[in-house]
Amino acid sequence: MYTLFDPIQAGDLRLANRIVLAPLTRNRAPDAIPTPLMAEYYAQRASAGLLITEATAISQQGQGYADVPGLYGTEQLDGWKRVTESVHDAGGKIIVQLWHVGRVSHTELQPGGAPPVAPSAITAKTKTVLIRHGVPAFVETSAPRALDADELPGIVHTYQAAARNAVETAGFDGVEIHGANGYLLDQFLKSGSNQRTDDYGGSIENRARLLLEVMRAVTGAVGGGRTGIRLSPVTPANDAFDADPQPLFEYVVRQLATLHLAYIHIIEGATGGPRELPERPFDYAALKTAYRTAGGKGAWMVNNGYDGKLAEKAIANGADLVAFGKTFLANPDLVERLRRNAPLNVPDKTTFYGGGARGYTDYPALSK
Ligand code: 8OZ
Repeated sequence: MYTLFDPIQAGDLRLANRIVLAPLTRNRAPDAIPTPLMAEYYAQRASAGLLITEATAISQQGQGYADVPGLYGTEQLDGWKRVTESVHDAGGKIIVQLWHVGRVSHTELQPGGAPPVAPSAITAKTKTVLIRHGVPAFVETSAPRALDADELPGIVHTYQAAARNAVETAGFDGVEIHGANGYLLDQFLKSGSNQRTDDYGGSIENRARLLLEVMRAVTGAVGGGRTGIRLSPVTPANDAFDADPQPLFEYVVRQLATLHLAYIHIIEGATGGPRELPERPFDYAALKTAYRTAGGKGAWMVNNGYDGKLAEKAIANGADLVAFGKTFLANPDLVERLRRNAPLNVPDKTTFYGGGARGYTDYPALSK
């Protein structure tokens, strides 16, 4: 039986242990450019088997929040290169989470002040973060416009170009496609946000089409073994809702099984909240079985509210990797603390989004 501390092969990635830094939005990248402080933050956490970066926009249209990083300009790529070098120097592996927010945005962040884009012109009942008078402010998202079908190949191409730049220019070990939390690809997947009547709406096959086109394009460019995907079958985050998620997500993972991915990353329950939602039941074991039965060999990564004990149980029950969010944010040496069963620093919510080093790079490690 494996433990959290055993190495594992995930696609092309040889990981030193099964503990993963979950993607965490921190809003510390002014003008969408990664900073040296971000390099320090990620390098501090390099003892993880794998670091997944905060969500990173593939285009300005894909931006939805103040001070989140991008991966579409030269300075952004240069900034990320410093991050990947710091992590590699510290002996870690790091992949970037590629993000298009779709409707979860605001005209102020969009090219030319245009409306955000979405599968259908339905406003998300959620807020985004803008900077107002120098401080972060929660603001209602803007009404989106529905994408024309002839715009979709451009979006697929933009994901592909970002993936290629991530690996070839910025030095990432791979990419994770953000298919979760009510952003563009999840908006296409789910019936609550997708009311299209073309080939990208209606049936499960149609709603999954864009996500699968993106995954084929990205794996074609950087290799399946360097590609992962994050999915959140039942999260209510950002007004996400599907009327019948079990067959939808089982279809998606069966299709993904043919792409020889590094891993599939599943958020169980409500992102950052309860692991069980009585009004949104979901059978995660059946999802994993659907993937394995279809021949999927990627690592199975689980996330949401794990502590060391629950994580060991998940590994014993056949999960391959466990992603830790808030716990890892507050404990740069989480791997060592879990190994020693040491006490944990408590995360400070007031410094999650925006600001500088405080609540970011100043959480103490255990003394040696
Ligand atoms: C918190 C704040 C802003 C964005 C996600 C990228 O939920 C996010 C996010 C989280 O996936």
